[in-house]
Amino acid sequence: MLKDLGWNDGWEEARRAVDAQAELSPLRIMAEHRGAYHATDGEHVAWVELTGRAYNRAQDKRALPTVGDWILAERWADAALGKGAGVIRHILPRRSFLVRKAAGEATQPQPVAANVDIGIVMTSANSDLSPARLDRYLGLLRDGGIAPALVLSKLDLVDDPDALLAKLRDVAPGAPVLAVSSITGAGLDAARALCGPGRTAVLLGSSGVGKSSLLNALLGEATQLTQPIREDDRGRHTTTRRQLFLTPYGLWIDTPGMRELAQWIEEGEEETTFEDIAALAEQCKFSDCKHRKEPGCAVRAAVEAGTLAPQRLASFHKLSDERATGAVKQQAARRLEETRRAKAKKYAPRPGKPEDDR
Ligand SMILES: Nc1nc2c(ncn2[C@@H]2O[C@H](COP(=O)(O)OP(=O)(O)OP(=O)(O)O)[C@@H](O)[C@H]2O)c(=O)[nH]1
Ligand SMILES: [Mg+2]
Ligand SMILES: [Zn+2]
Repeated sequence: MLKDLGWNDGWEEARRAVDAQAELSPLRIMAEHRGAYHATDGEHVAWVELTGRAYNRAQDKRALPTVGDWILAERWADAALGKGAGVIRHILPRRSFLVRKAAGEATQPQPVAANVDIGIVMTSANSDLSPARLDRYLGLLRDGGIAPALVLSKLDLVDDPDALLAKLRDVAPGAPVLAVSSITGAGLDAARALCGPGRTAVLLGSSGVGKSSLLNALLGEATQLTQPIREDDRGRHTTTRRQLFLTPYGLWIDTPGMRELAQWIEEGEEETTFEDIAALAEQCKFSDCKHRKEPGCAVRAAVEAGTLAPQRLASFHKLSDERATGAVKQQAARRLEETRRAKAKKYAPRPGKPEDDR
């Protein structure tokens, strides 16, 4: 049933706005595969695709369907029977949208998931806890309009998680923070309660933190999550694509660990990710204060006074350093491209001089 997928009066209204007669089938995108998608109506899972024209018209990936999207499609009845693919006619306006900067040198923004209610950022108890990395996930979630939660995984591998949990609470004041073990089952009920019927959660975090294991443990039956897997050198199952799962505990999106997570760089973004620091910075003596060694810095004063956690400022510095190198890399890539273009022009056949001109 559509309701199990999160369909409600609001979505019905959005559908009628573009399809007054309700002739098209509302479906939710479960996974992307080169140019085609798996979609579901809550009963069947089948292929849908865009027309070539719609695909070519898209300015960038944000204009294409992504996991979690609600779409309206034609020819679903046949597709659901395994006869061909449904044709995507509309993407309903997104209620929330998680986007990251593409991995590697490319600078195209990369949609992660749409229409998500809660973003569950995982970090494992047995590896280094990086507040800067967590801050970046939280910033992406905030920009996407998604509530955050932090989960400490592999609880069975530590004796005393209290210090780690305290650190997590510092990183995301006000957000739910919990600890789980997919092996002992500790914390699973609390994890299930983060989502729930009709709600959508996305699991985020580095490769190996235990996102897929948590999902398997939540479902209680590892076999339910059989999916295309790649055998790593170490023989572990690394998730290779984002995928939405319909479970009795709501909709869960599993993602591959984002090894090269980089925030999509946009003007003024620091202000939203570091609201606390931005507010203090208004009192700094210099308007371009970097909060390092400048005299009259209100941010460092707050750290000294104990009203701002030192690690918030450290995260801020780390992120701005990474941004700086990222920006330099982008500039270098642009220059390289310009040189390439200039060369291509130089050696291109001149107009008005046909190749076979003797
Ligand atoms: N001890 C312990 N090991 C766990 C736990 N959860 C996961 N693991 C192990 O950690 C490894 C990685 O788990 P995955 O669930 O594949 O991690 P993932 O976050 O999905 O990784 P990617 O798909 O690569 O992003 C596996 O060997 C799991 O068995 C846990 O609660 N306790
Ligand atoms: Mg995984
Ligand atoms: Zn300052």
